[in-house]
Amino acid sequence: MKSILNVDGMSCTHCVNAIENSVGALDGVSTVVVSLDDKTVTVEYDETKTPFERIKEEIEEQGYNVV
Ligand SMILES: [Cu+2]
Repeated sequence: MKSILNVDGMSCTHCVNAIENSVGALDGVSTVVVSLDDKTVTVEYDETKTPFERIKEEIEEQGYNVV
């Protein structure tokens, strides 16, 4: 499935890489696209392997706020 999360606190390519790498490493996640302009993270994933809550948690662990 595909989810678009609104995320606060992302400001530069470091943030983009941190989120793309950490969320991308989760089981069943196929694509992660971060938009600094829109303040969104678009994730395509298999929710039977990684539930939505886990993705949200991962982004928060990286220091960003999912709003
Ligand atoms: Cu940054």
